Amino acid sequence: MKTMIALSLLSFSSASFATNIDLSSWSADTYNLTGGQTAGNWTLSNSNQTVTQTINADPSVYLNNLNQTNYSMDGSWKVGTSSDDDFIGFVFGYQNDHQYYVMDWKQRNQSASTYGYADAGFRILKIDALSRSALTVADFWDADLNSTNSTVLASNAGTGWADNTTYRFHLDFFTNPGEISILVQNDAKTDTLWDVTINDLSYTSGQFGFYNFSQQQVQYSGFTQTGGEIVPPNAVPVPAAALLFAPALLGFISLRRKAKQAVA
Ligand SMILES: [Ca+2]
Ligand SMILES: [Ca+2]
Repeated sequence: MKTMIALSLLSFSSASFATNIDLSSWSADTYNLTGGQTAGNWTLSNSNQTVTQTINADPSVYLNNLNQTNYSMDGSWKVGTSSDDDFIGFVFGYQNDHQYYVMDWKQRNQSASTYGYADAGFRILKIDALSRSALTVADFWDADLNSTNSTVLASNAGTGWADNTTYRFHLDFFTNPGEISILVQNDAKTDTLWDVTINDLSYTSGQFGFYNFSQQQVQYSGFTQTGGEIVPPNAVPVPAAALLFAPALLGFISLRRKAKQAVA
């Protein structure tokens, strides 16, 4: 009897705390830009509250499939290896695979012969390309090289992330009118590594997701959301290529009809 009372008090009190997001309904997508790296491998654990991307992959995202505005997102993330020194971060305002915001963070400065120069430190990029196939490695590596697809909205070069170290992430996505704010802190929240607000209105709703590029063993854990309004996705024009398939599709339907008639 005493045990039952204790359990019911426990469940009552826990209901007042924020619940961690179940990541099992999120979905992964990896670009194929360099031609030399395999797709991201996103592995769930800890009752679907932690996901780890294990591969040194091309830009890879893990999306929540919710077109939202007016929310805050909190969580922690770390790179669980000393190998490599590349990009970790988040996407938000995600409209589709060629129009969204990225916050990324590189561990070390690096010059790549065909992709340009990447600073250690933070950036917020606006990706705005005509199509997925228009995107290049440079759009994610050195955004200044190709300003038509990728624009640096804010940056803070210098401080890279440390290996095997947990960081705290906080995003306010239009909880204040016209503003997107991001705060990155150490796990104990005693040091602020970046505190930035931008006033870009290109994507005022969209999906949220995790992001990494050419970095393995990136772990995202304990994410919670506050607020949030689901809104219909913005209208996306039908790609011209889709219209090219229409005559072939009609031909296929007519063939199927004939086949059915023959059997009858
Ligand atoms: Ca490293
Ligand atoms: Ca790498």
